[in-house]
Amino acid sequence: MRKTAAVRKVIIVFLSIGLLFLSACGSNGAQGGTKSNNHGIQERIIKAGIGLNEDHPEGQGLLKFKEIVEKKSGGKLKVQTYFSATLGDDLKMTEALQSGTQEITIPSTSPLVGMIKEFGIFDFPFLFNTAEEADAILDGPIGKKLLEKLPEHRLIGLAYWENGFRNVTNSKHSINTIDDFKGLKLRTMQNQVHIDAFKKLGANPTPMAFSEVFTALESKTVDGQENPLATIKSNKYYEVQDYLSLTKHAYTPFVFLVSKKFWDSLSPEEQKILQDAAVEAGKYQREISRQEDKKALEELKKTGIKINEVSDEEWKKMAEAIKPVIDKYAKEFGEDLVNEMYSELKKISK
Ligand code: TK8
Repeated sequence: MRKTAAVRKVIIVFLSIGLLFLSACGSNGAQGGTKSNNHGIQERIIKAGIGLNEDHPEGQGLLKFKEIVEKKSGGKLKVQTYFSATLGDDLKMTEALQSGTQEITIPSTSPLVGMIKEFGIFDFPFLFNTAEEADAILDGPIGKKLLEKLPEHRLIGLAYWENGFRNVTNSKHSINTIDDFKGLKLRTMQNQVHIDAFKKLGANPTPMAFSEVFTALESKTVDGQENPLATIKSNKYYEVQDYLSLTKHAYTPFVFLVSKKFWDSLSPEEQKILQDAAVEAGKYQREISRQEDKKALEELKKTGIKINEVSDEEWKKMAEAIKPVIDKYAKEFGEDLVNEMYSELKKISK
């Protein structure tokens, strides 16, 4: 017994020396002169999953990210892409990042509000007039401040991408005025601001994960839903919905998330590749998203879904009606933060 233990010890010592030697050689390759494994670029497989389809602007952005990362890393960092919520919905994938079983996801910020309440300021309906206003806030000090809240939740936020302006579809009638919301059973994201805002408008909001929406519409579990045009097209909601009203009631972003556990295992060089690629692919993604918003409208017209605009006057009435909801949540999310956002917005729209 004793002998075996001693032999085992010797073997372990030799193995450890061998491993130390090997790892020193490995890191010498790219950067030279350090004992840390955390250097240069290693061969890695990075699992990246999203809720939307490959043909959606978010899917196209993810493919661009993959292309950039693989090119910049000389093929060492490989991004494996998973579309259409095959790895789960936004919340499930975010949890997988926290536990370290998935490396990347790009959820809407809205379902993350249960975790980081301040993200809820982006859910305020009728907040942004243009996508460029949203860019300025998201890429400015406010957006940055919110990304800085992520590490304490075992997440790293690299950039904001665009989901876009949301519009309501349903199977009952066109929405022209506030009264048309009355009694409509609408699927919303799992987000308190959206739920309260639709209640205020008289609808009956039903929060649910994104991947369940098509079936819920088809089986008439809900009358309608709201999403940007690109999603209404890509997810073929026009097959199970008769009316599309261009309410543009809220702009919601995506946030590019990396598992902190994974991030901390990367070398600064690898981190930089991912950081730069998330921003660069994000610029491309926003461009595609804005083009697609226009293209999708034309294509949706051909599907036979009945489309209507909402007049400025009615739009303002809707915005006025949900104001108490915004006031309530401004207090909850932090009035300083909200005021800072409004004053930034004022500067931009001048
Ligand atoms: C996709 C979601 C989706 C969002 C929603 O994962 O849930 O309605 O707009 O696009 O993030």
